[in-house]
Amino acid sequence: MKEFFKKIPAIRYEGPASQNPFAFRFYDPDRVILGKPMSEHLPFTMAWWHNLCAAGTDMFGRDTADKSFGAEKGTMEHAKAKVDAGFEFMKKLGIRYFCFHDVDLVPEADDIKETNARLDEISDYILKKMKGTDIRCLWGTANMFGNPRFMNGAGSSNSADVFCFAAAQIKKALDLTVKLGGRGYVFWGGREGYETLLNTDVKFEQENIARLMHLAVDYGRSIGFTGDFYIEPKPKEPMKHQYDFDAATAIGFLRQYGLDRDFKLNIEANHATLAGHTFQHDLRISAINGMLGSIDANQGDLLLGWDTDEFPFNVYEATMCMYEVLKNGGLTGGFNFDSKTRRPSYTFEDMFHAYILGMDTFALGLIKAAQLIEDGRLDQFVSERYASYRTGIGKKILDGKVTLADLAAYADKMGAPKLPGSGRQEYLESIVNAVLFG
Ligand code: XLS
Ligand code: CA
Ligand code: CA
Repeated sequence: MKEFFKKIPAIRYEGPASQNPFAFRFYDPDRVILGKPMSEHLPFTMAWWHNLCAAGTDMFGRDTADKSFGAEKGTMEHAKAKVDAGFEFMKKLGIRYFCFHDVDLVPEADDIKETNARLDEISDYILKKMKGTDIRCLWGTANMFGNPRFMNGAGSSNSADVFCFAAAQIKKALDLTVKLGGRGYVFWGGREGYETLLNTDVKFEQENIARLMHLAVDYGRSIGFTGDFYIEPKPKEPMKHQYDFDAATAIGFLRQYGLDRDFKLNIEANHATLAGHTFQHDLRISAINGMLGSIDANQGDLLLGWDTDEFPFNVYEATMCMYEVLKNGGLTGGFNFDSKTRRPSYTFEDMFHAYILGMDTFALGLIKAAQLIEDGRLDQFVSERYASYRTGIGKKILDGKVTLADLAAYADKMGAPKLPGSGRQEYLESIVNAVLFG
């Protein structure tokens, strides 16, 4: 078997002092944190599209990286070379999951029957590669945004024929996800939105997206898919307005259309920040609604207004993310590096540096989040902050034992309430710093 990344050894944990560029400094798969090995806390995942397909093309320039892997692009030979390179890459890093869009795996043909035959061939090939390894699919999805047919969306398209074509792609992508043992299936509604209300029936479009999702759930369950479906919220880009704006919006949509039993959310850091939230905010909103399913682990750039999909480097963000994940009791999904190297980082070595950075950042986040929880001061502060609801009138409110008039009578007797107590934000932030750097 051809070795694609010859110069790069298997990546091992060597500790924070290591100066070896091809070693983990924090990700130590067997280290036990809060009763579980790091590798179980952190089901790291390779995104097929960024790692094996994207080669640096942007709006102003062509590819900088060579991702041909020795084969002619647009051929099945190339598709197989990507599988070989991807498995070598995952094995060298100890990554146990991958995510894919249908058209990341094979070149799309003009005729869907031919595309599907290619998908059958490549998924047989992937299955063979999976044998004897512990590498599995995290989630699959259908690309319903790249081809011009989806210019007005998929489920939300004005064209019933496009709706049917989307259904056909979803059906096949679900077949593949089940075949490859996927834990989940994602809907990212990149073009499910609109540019102008002058030509758009929003109500009709949203109902149609829900129809398509119901059809997908029915089909998925009928072929034995037991995992979660996910919506991946994003407020904009490519469309000006996207219906799955953020976690709260997506949860409202899922409940409104009776999809909340089959769906959870796949929260991407960079999408949360584009929506004007922190990553932690969208994780918390998902978690408290029982819908935190999976994570697209990346980060944006606050100086740029678009989806830069950078490898996670920000340890504060990773720590607060892992704090939410630990409090959630983990994820049924995983941590998918929906991240790409910067355009000038175009070598094979950079692909490894990028994953080492991402995996180490989340390992560090996990270690620090566990310390924050064990330290207990944050939890204790939050609990005390709401103490007035544990006795007296507060308890009566929670027990549903009072009317509005009772409360008004209580307020009349009380006079003005005391100030509600300091929020102590600066003190709490200093605890976080002490845990991170102490
Ligand atoms: C794009 C999205 C996309 C989804 C999968 O912004 O992140 O890559 O994760 O379709
Ligand atoms: Ca993204
Ligand atoms: Ca994503």
